[in-house]
Amino acid sequence: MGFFDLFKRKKTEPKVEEPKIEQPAVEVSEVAPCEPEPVQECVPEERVADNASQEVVAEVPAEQVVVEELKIVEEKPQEVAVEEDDDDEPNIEEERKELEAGLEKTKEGFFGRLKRAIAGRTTVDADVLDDLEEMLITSDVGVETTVKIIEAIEARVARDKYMNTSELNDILREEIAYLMEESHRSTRDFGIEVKEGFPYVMMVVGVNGAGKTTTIGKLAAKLTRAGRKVYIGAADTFRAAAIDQLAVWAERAGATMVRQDMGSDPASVAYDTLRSAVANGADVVLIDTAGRLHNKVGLMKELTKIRNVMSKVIPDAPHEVMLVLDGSTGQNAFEQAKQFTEATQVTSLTITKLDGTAKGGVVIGISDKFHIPVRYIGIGEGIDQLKMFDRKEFVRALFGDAKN
Ligand SMILES: Nc1nc2c(ncn2[C@@H]2O[C@H](COP(=O)(O)OP(=O)(O)OP(=O)(O)O)[C@@H](O)[C@H]2O)c(=O)[nH]1
Ligand SMILES: [Mg+2]
Repeated sequence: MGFFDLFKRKKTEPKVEEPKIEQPAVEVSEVAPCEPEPVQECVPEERVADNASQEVVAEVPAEQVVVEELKIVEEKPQEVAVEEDDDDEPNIEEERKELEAGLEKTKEGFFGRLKRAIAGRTTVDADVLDDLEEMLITSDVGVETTVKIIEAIEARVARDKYMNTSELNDILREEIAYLMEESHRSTRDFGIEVKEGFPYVMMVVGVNGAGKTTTIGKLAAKLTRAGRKVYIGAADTFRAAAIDQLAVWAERAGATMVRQDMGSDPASVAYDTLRSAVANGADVVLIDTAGRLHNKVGLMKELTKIRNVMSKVIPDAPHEVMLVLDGSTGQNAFEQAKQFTEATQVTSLTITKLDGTAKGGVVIGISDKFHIPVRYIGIGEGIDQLKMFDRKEFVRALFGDAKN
């Protein structure tokens, strides 16, 4: 069963609990996409943008907007059948080629170093292991994970004293594949527990420039293409450009974006988005957040506030907090993962920009160190260049097919 299959569920009438918080009257505007059709249907007519602006600013208090939208949901059929289009199934060979191309620099760096480490040596001895250790660390696998790998190989060498260096590649592949399996034990669909009648809410966090907004856009496109109704909350209200950038992505993806003005309370945007999503029977909600505020403590406090306010609309929301890390920053990505996981509960990772870097080893080290599964990897700026992370395909792209 794939990720999207989890959203292939019967739609029941959403039960919206009255929120217990005071919600200020806010300006709400939505970018109403023209395509695909199902998304357009869910937006109240008077709020659909005209062609010129694609945007309507309705000066209506948030509560009132929700009541109006709830009425629309009640008129919907109880069950929405979602057609899976087999033609959309990615061709596995093409996917592999794209992944290999995206990881090319990492692969070259990794094996270039490995070759140099074993050049002129025949058996795996202490010196080879020392060099291998250095190679893994300089490939951004991280010290802790490197030590684990080296210890595992040492144990094998102890059993087979004359292990040939030509076998090292296969052994390394096996050990890395094993580690990745350990940190991704819970299958491809980890963490997703969709409750009937409620959208699956994903809050996206990470430092500025990591690729949050781009990842949300790419993911929204994947989901709408699979027939899901996607709402996006523009909760990065720190910069006006951030909202505009997200609006462009939402439109490209055919998703509905809920926004307020720059500088407004991000928690209030998240709240509005969830109310609107529930009222309109959305399948998935993606919440974009700021990567930089006046200071780090302020950012972490704000993320906590956004988190908390969402549970007032859907008690167990957010269902997922995805940390986006820029893979090309290597060791910095480890540091960011450390800070975010300490400050907020992170349940999944997306590692971006692996296309432009030889530091793809971070994927191995970070998933091992933090025991948080990598859900997606970004291998380019294009809308299709977000790949569902598959540990086996990742190892395959780096090492080639297993010999046995
Ligand atoms: N090459 C490449 N570029 C990427 C990828 N993902 C994102 N980018 C680029 O990285 C830059 C920053 O991405 P954003 O999505 O704006 O990052 P953000 O985390 O939302 O940043 P803030 O809004 O400032 O917090 C953009 O130029 C993206 O096109 C990727 O997988 N590969
Ligand atoms: Mg952004």
